[in-house]
Amino acid sequence: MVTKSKYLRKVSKYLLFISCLIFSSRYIYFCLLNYSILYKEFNLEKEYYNESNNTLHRYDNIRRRNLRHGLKISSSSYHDNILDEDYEYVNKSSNKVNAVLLMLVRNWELPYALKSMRSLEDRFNHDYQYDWVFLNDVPFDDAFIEATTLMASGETKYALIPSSDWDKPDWIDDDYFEERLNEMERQNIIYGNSKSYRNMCRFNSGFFFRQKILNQYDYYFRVEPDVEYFCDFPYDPFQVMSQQKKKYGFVMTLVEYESTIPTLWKTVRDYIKQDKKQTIDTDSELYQFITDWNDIRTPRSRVESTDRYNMCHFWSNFEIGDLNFFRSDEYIRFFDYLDSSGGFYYERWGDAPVHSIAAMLLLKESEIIHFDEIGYLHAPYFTIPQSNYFQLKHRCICDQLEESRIDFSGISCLTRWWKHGPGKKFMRETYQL
Ligand SMILES: Nc1nc2c(ncn2[C@@H]2O[C@H](COP(=O)(O)OP(=O)(O)OP(=O)(O)O)[C@@H](O)[C@H]2O)c(=O)[nH]1
Ligand SMILES: [Mg+2]
Repeated sequence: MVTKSKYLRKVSKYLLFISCLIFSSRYIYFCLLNYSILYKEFNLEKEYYNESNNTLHRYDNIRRRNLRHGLKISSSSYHDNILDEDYEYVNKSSNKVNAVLLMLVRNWELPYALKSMRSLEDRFNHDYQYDWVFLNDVPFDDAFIEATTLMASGETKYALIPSSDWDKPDWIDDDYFEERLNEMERQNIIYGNSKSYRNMCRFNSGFFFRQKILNQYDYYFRVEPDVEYFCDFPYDPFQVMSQQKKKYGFVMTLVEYESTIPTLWKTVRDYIKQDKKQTIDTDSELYQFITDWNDIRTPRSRVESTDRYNMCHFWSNFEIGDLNFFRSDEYIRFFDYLDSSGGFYYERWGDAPVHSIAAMLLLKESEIIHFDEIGYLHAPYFTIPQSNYFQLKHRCICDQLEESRIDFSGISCLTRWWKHGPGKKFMRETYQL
């Protein structure tokens, strides 16, 4: 009896030893595999970063040789001549467009509003004197009106947003709404428990362009408090928009927090399905931009092609847009459909993914422009034209840490835009896309 149990103990010891060996070797293999993937990705990232720098400096040299042929604009290639000194986009007075600088802002944000205004006036508007329009859900106070009027080179106008365009609609279920706010707070979602943030996002998605004070304008440039523009503008972006028939312009593109929009994509897909006019082309390059999970930094396919939203959007704290696009029946139908699902309140849908998805579904590729000659900071991220020559010529000053530069970071969608958007032909040629 004793010898048998001894024998059993011995066998189980061996079994334990062998299974430990198998388990640990698997574990080590798994660690090594992960390490090698991470190492390869890190190197790939570095490689593309260097490659991109080299390419840009190669073009710097071409530009230095021929200063009359200034800088490219992002819509095509580095060989565009559109920024010649005497080119019409740089005409400061006669080609002024029917456009407005637009800021939604609270009274207490006055110092930050002034900071943004000073920067934009110095870098762009003092040469053009476009009007400023300020919107608020409560009346602006005298101090705000006085200081912003003195800071602006153009006329300033102020409007109170009607409660029907700002406040939570009656059909939102209050109990469920409270439940969702608490739940999102528990999950530590940024602005997850804020009611006013939701009003703001819904207003910016569906109502800003309906404000009466904007009726007289065709284009807007959204400005937020506490942002900065790093370089002199090399052109009037409104003239670029109007002459090239652009409807949406951006400077940064990155991925959205998925937890703020769990059902947004499903709602968009439902919208597409029920769209009786069947005008939305899901084979377009723009649709690929928001559903492709690979970019030019990942040449080998990591994720099979899907119809899932990849979270890419244009960061809407900077946007230059055609108000008539947002006023169109197509956009309003799209917004109303999303709004009726309650997602602006039960979740925390941002205006950035809503504007961006609408642009991808309703605009043509040629109607969107990446203004990559504009240096811009909205904390925590910034972007600045890469070319050293540009930075010198346009008096750029950027004191930010390199880590905050968005364009080549892991969360940026810019390289995906280069793959599917209309710009950067040279990149596509390099990578044979
Ligand atoms: N009038 C008014 N403006 C608001 C309100 N909430 C936000 N805004 C404005 O809406 C814009 C976006 O709000 P932000 O707080 O900057 O939101 P964000 O850019 O997502 O986040 P951070 O800038 O990182 O805080 C800014 O221009 C704000 O001034 C509000 O309750 N009332
Ligand atoms: Mg902001």
